[in-house]
Amino acid sequence: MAGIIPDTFHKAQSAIMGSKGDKISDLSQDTKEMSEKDRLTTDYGVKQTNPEDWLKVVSEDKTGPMLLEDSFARERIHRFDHERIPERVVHARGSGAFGKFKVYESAEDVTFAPVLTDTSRETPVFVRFSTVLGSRGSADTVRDVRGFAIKFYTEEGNWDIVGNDIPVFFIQDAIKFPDIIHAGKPEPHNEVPQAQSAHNNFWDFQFSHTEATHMFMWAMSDRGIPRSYRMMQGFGVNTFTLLNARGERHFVKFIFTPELGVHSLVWDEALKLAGQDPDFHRKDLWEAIENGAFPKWKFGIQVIPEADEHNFDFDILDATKVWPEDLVPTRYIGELELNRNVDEFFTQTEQVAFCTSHAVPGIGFSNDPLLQGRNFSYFDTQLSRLGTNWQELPINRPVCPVMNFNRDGAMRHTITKGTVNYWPNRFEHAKPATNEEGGYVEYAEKMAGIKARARSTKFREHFSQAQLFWNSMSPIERNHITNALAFELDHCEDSVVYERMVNRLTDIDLGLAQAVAGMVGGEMPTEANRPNHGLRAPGLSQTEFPGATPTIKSRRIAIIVADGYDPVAYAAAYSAISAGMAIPLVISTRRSKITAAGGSSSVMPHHHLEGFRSTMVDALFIPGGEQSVNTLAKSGRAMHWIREAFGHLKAIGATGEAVELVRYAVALPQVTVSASGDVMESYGVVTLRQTMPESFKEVVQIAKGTKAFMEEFFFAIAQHRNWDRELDGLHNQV
Ligand code: HDD
Repeated sequence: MAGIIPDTFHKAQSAIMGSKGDKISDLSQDTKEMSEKDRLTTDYGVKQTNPEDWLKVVSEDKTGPMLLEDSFARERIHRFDHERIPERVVHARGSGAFGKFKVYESAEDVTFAPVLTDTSRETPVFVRFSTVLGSRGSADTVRDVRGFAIKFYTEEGNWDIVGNDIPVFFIQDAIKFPDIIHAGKPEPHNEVPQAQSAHNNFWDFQFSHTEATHMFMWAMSDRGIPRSYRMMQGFGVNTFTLLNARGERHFVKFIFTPELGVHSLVWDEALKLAGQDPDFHRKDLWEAIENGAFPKWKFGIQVIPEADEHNFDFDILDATKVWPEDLVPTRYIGELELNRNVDEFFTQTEQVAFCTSHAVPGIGFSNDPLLQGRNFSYFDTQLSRLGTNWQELPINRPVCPVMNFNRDGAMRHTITKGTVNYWPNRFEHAKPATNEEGGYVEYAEKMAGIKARARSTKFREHFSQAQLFWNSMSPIERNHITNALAFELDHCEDSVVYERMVNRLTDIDLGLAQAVAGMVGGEMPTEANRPNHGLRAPGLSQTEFPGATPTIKSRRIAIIVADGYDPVAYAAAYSAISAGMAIPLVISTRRSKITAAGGSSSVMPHHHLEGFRSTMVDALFIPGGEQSVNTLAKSGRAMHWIREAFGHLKAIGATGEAVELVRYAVALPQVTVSASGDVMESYGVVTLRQTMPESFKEVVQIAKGTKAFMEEFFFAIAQHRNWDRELDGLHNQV
């Protein structure tokens, strides 16, 4: 008998997993799909005839009482009553997808973990993005930190990086987590506001708890309102460790930088989207993956040898500090790609459970006091959210064999054969792995110190990096931070809260404090609490991550038409947009057939101007056509679309008669549009005056002009937004 049980189990496991440890084939074991051949059954498998009537006493003319004996009906109601599980206490609102991770440069100098050294390996991953404060049904585009949690299904076990889109955190020690979350969540007396940091309690805490200063500056920056999950950086935030084959240890930070660049919404747009399309980020991710525009991130590490731990002004274990790039450059060594949407939201995105404590040999933890506390918290929360056997759920189970003596508990799924459930046992079943067999060995770190509720000295400095961050921002980013703080503090009714906070800003920068005080009220500060050290660092401003190559790929571009539109310009734009792997969305006054000028062609719009809004697209194109343009000019909503897109700094393209329409809508002398047949670009408004061709020669000319126009228009879109409009104060048209 000895040895048989583990072997059979291993065989069964590898049959399930497929030869390459592929998570998708692993999941297929538990996936079923409905078809018309299937028949309705109860959960215990008995076919049912009528799911619409509860068993009851009836006669021709009288409906009598329902019968409790209807176990089918009771099963349906009972299952429905228990559909909800507790939502995550934080990061409840989220969206996830599958993908793969690969290193292209081995990090074997610092780690022996194959996931970071084996360049031939593709590791399956599941990534869940989220907001922090809102509940499960809250809007995607609120101002908040975004979660960026990755489960790597490695051949050595699951490795989870549970990160954010911001590289620092509000607190240094995990014991403070309930306070920061309570302060940010809806207030206890009336459960207001939902998914917002703009309220008294949040800012009261920020004032009282100075170590949060650096992080709130990040949250108030454009990082707090990303354009897309696909356009955010991801940071492991905490300090982890890597161990190499020589037994040397390094401290490490993990970083993901998106191929598409780091881009944000503008605030007015984010506010409106929260009502107009609360699922904006969720749909964006889904749509990109379905369209084959797979989001990709470069994976990087910042590494500090163990011996250099104390060579910095800040403590490298303090999660409220970044490791500035000029001191510790990021080394990009791999790539993360998301390429498959989930089959079912609940069983995959909702039931996925991450634990910071899940690491594989070669990767370990530091004494970062936030990380140590997290290592306790995540495991604990999964127990209350999902139950004891949460690690057996298909989305959570590893793709490598699992064999141990953990047993029983509610909803145990695995059936482990054999007579022993303890170690040591006489059969040597499931014996501990040696080092050589890949067993996880904790690093033998020397420890000294006294037992105390305290932190080391460097943890007490809280403002230097908040200044560094502020100093490193571009003028536009500073504008946005100022306005964000002014918005948030305006929502604090308690004058103690906003007056103290305005004063706190003088610990960062007097100019910032004065600008906010000028809008929010309270005493105008005249002196800085602390001089600004004037230092800057690379890698903090998101403008430094414009994207690998400027691209319109996966951007939504609205083509606005009405009856009588110019079919040549329309068709040229539609096909060029599609060829650029962007998404053309035809928008019109109604969602039914729209006929082109001359009646030779027509189009069925995707949406009408009232149903869809300019906030949901990245750019507008309006082809000419006299009748079409006249109709749009008379439509208040069409004019609002153009003005709003202009106010939100989006590229606008117009040809033929539509050039005049845009000039009329925007009505700003600074924005010039072409008066000839030439392509003209002014503040991201790209125009081409030519009207519909009347001869073949004109067709050729127009084709050339159109090509130049498209190039210029696409360039404007690829810049993401036209910041010059904001710098020159032209954007307040929303
Ligand atoms: Fe946390 C969820 C990120 C500090 C306790 N956290 C959660 C998620 C992310 C983060 C992305 C959602 C995971 C998912 O998609 O399922 N959390 C962070 C980061 C932190 C951080 C980057 C700072 C570096 N968290 C933190 C602390 C504690 C927690 C200090 C507690 C001591 N976090 C939790 C939690 C959650 C969670 C209560 C809720 C749901 C879950 O874990 O699975 O345990």
